[in-house]
Amino acid sequence: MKIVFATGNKDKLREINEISQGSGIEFILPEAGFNPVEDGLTFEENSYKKAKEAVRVSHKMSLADDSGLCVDALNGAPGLYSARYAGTQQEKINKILKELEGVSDRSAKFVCVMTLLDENGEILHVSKGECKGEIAEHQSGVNGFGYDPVFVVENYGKTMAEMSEDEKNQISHRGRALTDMLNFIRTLH
Ligand code: ITT
Repeated sequence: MKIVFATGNKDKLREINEISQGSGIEFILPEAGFNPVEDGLTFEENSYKKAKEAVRVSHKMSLADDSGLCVDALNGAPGLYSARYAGTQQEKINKILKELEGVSDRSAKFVCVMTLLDENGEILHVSKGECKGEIAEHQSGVNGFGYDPVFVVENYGKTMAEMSEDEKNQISHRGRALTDMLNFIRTLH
């Protein structure tokens, strides 16, 4: 079974296809013209908007992932704006480290909200996953993407970028949201 994955982020696509291996479900990119406007005020809203845009161009069942890093000492920032927090990914990491200079409470979490729409754009299921941790003093590791090099996973003592893809997928916000979503998708046939 093929399901459209409403994203422009190849790292997300790679991760969700890795997590779904053996499930009989393959996620594919939307048709050309996919251009979502992410102007919602919550992860839920933006996730819905992306899935809806994928249905518009592809006319197929579509799943979207809206995710972000929420830092307690920054009142939840960059949160919804994680992808737009600074220019390059390295600049985003530098900005977080700078804003947390001298801050002792470095607790943070990754959040992922997934929305599955049918080919008519009706909501079939929404799932959410979180992963707790803290922001490291220095970046470390080269795996994964985004803020992984500065996110130390609770109870693991290493950054997400120091984990193998498999290890990350077992405990990540995306892995958790997708596990719930796959359980739902299995009930469809
Ligand atoms: P799409 O909207 O096209 O799916 P995006 O990268 O713009 O791709 P989001 O709007 O959901 O995605 O923003 C999520 C950002 O949060 C992402 O760009 C990363 O900076 C960060 N992020 C999300 N999941 C992450 C993960 O597993 N590891 C590291 N950073 C992550």
